[in-house]
Parts: sequence; structure tokens; C-alpha cells
Amino acid sequence: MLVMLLLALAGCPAVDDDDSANDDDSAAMDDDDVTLLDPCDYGLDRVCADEVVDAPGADFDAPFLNPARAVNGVRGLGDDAGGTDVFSLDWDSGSSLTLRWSDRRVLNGPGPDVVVFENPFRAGSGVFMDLVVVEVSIDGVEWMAFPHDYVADDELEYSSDPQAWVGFAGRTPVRLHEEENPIDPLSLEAGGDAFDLDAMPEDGGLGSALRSDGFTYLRLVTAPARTNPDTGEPFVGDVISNGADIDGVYARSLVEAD
Ligand SMILES: [Ca+2]
Ligand SMILES: [Ca+2]
Ligand SMILES: [Ca+2]
Repeated sequence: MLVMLLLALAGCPAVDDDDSANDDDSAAMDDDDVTLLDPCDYGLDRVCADEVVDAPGADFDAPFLNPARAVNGVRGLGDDAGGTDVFSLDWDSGSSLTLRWSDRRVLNGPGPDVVVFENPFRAGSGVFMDLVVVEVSIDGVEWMAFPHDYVADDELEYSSDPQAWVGFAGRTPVRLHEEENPIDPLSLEAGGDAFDLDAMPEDGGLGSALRSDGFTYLRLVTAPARTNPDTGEPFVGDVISNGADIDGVYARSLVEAD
């Protein structure tokens, strides 16, 4: 069960219901049906997740365990350093974070629909990563992960090569910084890891519904808290990692929730 944990959010203002409302209930995807609602207040043409729905590891007295940092905008430090404006997951009780875009639904628009910003950085010949499984839901009950596959030769050994972690978040360093480098969050230059609802299966069930209608809830799960189906064991992690660090999540096409 989801515990509603509504936060007062500095930096991600609530949507003004009287502004930019989309009165068309049609889920069809053409430009007339998609209205970009208010972005986070950084002059950007995109929208960050602004509501924490569930954060089992939250501790508001500990800087990196305050989930508000995952909904306050993104402050990456570039290719060679991990940002600190983050909410840190661990591998046990606090291994996930559930977010949403208040009063809105994320649609399957053209191209990538959502970008997850963790805080990986280049280290030696690889990247220091805390990998993340990205799951979405329409109702907060039934979930589907974006397809992901660890493809190292030995999947019981950790690889710091981002290419080995297909479909995970937490692979790409973050250059977007709301104040110092306010570029389009869905551009390649921003960094982060993009996901497209077109990757979901046309299965006649939830996958098809996500493709056609989009999603409301997004859950980020630190990878070692999930089982690798290829090994039957938890996904492996870097020996000095203890979980993922979520800076923020942006989406491109949203409508008001039903
Ligand atoms: Ca899409
Ligand atoms: Ca990290
Ligand atoms: Ca942040």
C-alpha cells in the first residue's frame, strides 16, 4: 500500500488548474491533444516530478535521506563528480522511491518520455554507478518496469561499463543544473537516462495501456533490491555502492489527471 507523503515543495510549484488545462479527454496522441503544463520554475519547457508518494527510507533530519531533494529540481555536477542534491536509497528497507507529477499524467509522446537523473560519474575506465530499475504504474497498484537487462559476460560480477546495464537508470552523468547549466532536461546534453513508453510490450494488458494512455506513478528501485532473472540472484552492485541517489525526474508530455 502506498503511503501518501505529500511534501511542501520549494522549487516545483503546484500546477495552476486554471492555466494550460487540457479539456480534451481524448488519449489520442496528436499535438492538439498534448498540453505542456507548468514546468518546474526554472524557465524550462519540461516538467519535473514534484510529489513524493512513498519514500520508505526517508529521514528528514539526514541530508541525503530527505526525499524533497528528488523533487526540487536537478543539480548535476558534470561528467566527473556526483551531484549531492539527491535522495539516497539503500539496498534494504529504503530501496525505492515513488514519485508522481501532481494532478497530471505522463503521456507517451514522440520519442523519450521521461528522464531519470541519478549521480553517476566517470571513474577510471568506467563509470561509478548505482543502477536503478524504473517502474511505472497507472493506479499505484499494478506496476511494470521498463525493459532492462544486465548483459555482462558474468552476471554475478559487477561491471562499471554503462553499456552492460541496458535499460537501467543511473548510467549517465548529469550535466543539467537548474541554476548553473539550465539546459533542456530531455536533451542528450543534459545527461541522465531517458525512457520511452514505446519500449513497453504490446501485450493487450498493462503494457499496451501504458503505451496508449501513459502513467501516473513512477517508482525507482535500487537494482540490487531486484532479482536478475538471468541468475536468480539480486542484481550485483559496485562494492562501494550502497544504493542509488535520486536527483530528479523530468517528463515531456503531460495532461491533467482524470
Ligand atoms: Ca514516447
Ligand atoms: Ca550514485
Ligand atoms: Ca534534486
